[in-house]
Amino acid sequence: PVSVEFLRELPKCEHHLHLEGTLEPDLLFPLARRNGVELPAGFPQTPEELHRKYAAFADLQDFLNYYYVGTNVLQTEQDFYDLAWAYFNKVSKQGLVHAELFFDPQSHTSRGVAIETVTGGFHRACTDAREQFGITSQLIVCLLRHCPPADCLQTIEDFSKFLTDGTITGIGLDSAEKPFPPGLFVECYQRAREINPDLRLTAHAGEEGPAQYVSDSLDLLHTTRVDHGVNSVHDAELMRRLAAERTLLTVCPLSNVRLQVVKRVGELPLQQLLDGDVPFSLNSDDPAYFGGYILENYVQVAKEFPHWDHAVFAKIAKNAINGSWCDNKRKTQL
Ligand code: ES4
Ligand code: ZN
Repeated sequence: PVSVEFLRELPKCEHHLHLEGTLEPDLLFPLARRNGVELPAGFPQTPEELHRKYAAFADLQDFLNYYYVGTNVLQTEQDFYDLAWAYFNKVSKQGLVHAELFFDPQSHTSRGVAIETVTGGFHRACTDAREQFGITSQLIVCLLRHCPPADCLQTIEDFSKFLTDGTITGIGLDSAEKPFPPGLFVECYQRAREINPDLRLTAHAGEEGPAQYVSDSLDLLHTTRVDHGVNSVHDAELMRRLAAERTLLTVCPLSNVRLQVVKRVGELPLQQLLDGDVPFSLNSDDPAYFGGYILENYVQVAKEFPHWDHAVFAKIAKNAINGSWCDNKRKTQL
């Protein structure tokens, strides 16, 4: 297998990271106290206890129940800045060069936190990360698919200014995949395209949901990328299409293990994706919950695909750069 040092030096891009998913238990409890947020009855009382819960999620919904509690402790612009800054600080030591970052505005607006507070804090951290670490980054607004599509549409409207002034690069779709198929959000994506035709579009699909959700994301929402997408391997026609159209799948190895999509990283269909010439990147999803940031994800893949040499990882890193949403000038720098 390739060495950890090689993987650290490899110029890596992150395409699938929920900023709220970088909230470490060590920060969750102090923030709850500072902001006077009461945690639900029965919620773990210490970081150690919480870490033990995180090690044993039953599925995506079980995780989301904890994730949304964590989200509630974030309140001020400085909270959002601190969260994103802590993330950049960590991955600056892991060879991360470019990050495309999700956040869930509805989780905050539903509690009365203004979108300017959330977006302002995150955007300021992105600016500082470029200055201090040379890491470029982009922000992606994710719609919560368990919410009524009308709420999601309102979120798009509320973001109009940020969707056109360069603050937000793209739209995504996350939270519980089943039973909320992509078709429910056709109007939201259509409106986003109307507001800014250059907006980038992606959606979570094919993690717990079927390959059909992947095809539907492409056909109905006009996404040019798919988050997770690992169930695409069950549809040969779809695989040929992903390869032909160079559609990037943002795969999250440690997440897939923690949420019981697979038992081990080695069971992921990564060899099938390579063999089918389907581009994919390796990502961390919710690193504070799933036991690792970008480098730990690469390292675990290297451990469980020990026959993959430097050339394979160089190809994965190159596909990640090519599938990024930065401009060509930045791509050649990466
Ligand atoms: C998520 Cl792993 C995952 N899947 C769907 N929605 C999410 N939000 C945060 N993490
Ligand atoms: Zn995700």
